[in-house]
Amino acid sequence: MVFRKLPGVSASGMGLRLSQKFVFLLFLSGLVTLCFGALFFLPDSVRLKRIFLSKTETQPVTVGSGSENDAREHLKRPKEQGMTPAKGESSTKLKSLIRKPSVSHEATEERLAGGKAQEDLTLPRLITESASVKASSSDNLDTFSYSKFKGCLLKPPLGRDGGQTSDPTTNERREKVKEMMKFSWDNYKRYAWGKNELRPLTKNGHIGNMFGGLRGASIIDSLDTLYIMGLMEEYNDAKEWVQTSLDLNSNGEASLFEVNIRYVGGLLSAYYLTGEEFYKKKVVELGEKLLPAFNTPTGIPRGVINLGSSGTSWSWGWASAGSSILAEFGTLHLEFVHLSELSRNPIYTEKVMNIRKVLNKIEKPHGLYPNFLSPVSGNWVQHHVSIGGLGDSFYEYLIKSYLMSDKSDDDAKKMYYGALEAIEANLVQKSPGGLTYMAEWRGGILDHKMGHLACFSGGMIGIGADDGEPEKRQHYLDLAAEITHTCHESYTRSATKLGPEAFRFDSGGEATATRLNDRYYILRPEVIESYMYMWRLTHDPKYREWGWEAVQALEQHCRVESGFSGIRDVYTLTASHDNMQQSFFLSETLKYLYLLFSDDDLLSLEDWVFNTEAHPLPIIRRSCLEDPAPQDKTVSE
Ligand code: DMJ
Repeated sequence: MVFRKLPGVSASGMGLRLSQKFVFLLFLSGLVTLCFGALFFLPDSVRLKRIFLSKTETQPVTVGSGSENDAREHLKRPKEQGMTPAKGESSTKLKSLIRKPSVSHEATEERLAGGKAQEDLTLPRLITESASVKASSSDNLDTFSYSKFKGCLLKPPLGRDGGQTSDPTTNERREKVKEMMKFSWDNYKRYAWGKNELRPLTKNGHIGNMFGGLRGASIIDSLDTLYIMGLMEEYNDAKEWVQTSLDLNSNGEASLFEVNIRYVGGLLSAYYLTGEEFYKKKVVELGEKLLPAFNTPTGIPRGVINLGSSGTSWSWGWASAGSSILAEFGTLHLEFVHLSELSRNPIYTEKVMNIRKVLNKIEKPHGLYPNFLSPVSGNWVQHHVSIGGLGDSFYEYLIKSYLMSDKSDDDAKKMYYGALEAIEANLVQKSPGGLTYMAEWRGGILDHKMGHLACFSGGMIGIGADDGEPEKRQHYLDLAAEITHTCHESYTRSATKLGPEAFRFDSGGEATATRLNDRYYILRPEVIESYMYMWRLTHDPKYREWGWEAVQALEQHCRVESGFSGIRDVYTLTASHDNMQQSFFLSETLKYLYLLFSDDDLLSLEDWVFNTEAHPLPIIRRSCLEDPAPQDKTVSE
């Protein structure tokens, strides 16, 4: 016994003097406090921590990959990763936003063409905040007036003549893209129907674990693309599947971000384009399932959510110290605002507005937004800043929130231009060869690498150029063009004319992947996305030419017998395919190509913003939507 050796302590029955007892007790209680405190610093995976700390919101969990799509590689079931769940509150107090129910709509051809059903819209919008009114979002679904919405569009969604241009070469190219879509779709339908993606080499389906047991990602992601391309037979098959087979009663762990951008985004677009009521019902039902992810001490959602009734959420096993990812929690705004719009339930908007509030309060190093934030403390967890994976679509959603609000969301505007200024001051670089690029920032040290994902920023800076300070507008447009040019260079410098996953500007290289594991191309859209925006903004024919180069390269290197596949190395002509036709190829890559070869009035930027999965969402013209006078300017297609 230790005590026997202490001077002044008798061996008989611990005969301690009173003062000694006091000191001993003091020491003991100090020790216990210390041990308990230390638990908070243990990694979340340590069992002791899970036993002693409550399973609720005190728990940060692990890591995740924002819009680094390859998060799917990391996306193992939470339990496999030793993640600790935080159980969400079982019910959320909902504020209801009630309108007098209007005449419910039927899916008629007339409405598809923007028919003007008369509805009683004379009642002002009422916000009832009562604890006793716990409205389910779906209670108010029939109060959104589709015909009113259509009447507030400036242009027919599909433009004149479906967006067909008067230039024969452009039309041929557009037809080619449509054929690629049909080919991808037909093979998906034949070999992978109802699964999430097609595996074109093995001719089977892939389910994966990003969507928590939800199925049909390629179907949901394709609805709007098929619709705008006029592939109506295919669209109708997709629609029927959603109506009869899309089962939202899944109990699996899903990426909040991925479910939001693909499923919520895809269903919202399908609704706004077609007016089919069941899309609205489904999307609001799904939206409700995502709410428990926000039950954290700060309201910053965790990355992984159980779609079942448990309301459990986790942080990614790979995200440092249980943090949430900027590109994940920062890429909900557009869809959530529309969920509130359709359900007349403000809760969705409140959730995303709160994210903004947290971000506005916290100090930003050099004005930059690091990629990892603790949903528990609301502090940054690491100082890694990137316009590519982990950060990307957060910035995109700032400017798009502003545009989607009909330029009334001044907060979003301020945050966007503030962030852009910091990005320019700290990340934008010029290579010795004259290429402009966005480096990554690690606690003040620059990593001279640009990911394929970061190539969306050409388009983003382009669409935001016009609302910047007057003296900066041309500069922003030039910057957008320079970045798009650099991304095009990353394509032209490869043997296949497709770009690598990441390219670097060091060790003598410029716009080329210097590391073996950065050489792959998984049918990503970002470079083509920027071509599309830059075409619309400048009408410089080079963007259409660059898009056509990409079509040819895709045909040559990614088209296989039964679909399109990613490739493992863009620098070699002996193709090694990855056997995956990503759902974003159908929703983004092919849609942006099709838009590039169409007239600007097909999904006009005056009426629509695209979510980060290229699903078009309408600009909310509040004054028009709430104008009690019937709309006379209903557009027809
Ligand atoms: C898409 O799912 C989205 O564009 C996301 O924002 C980033 N990654 C993929 C495509 O590369």
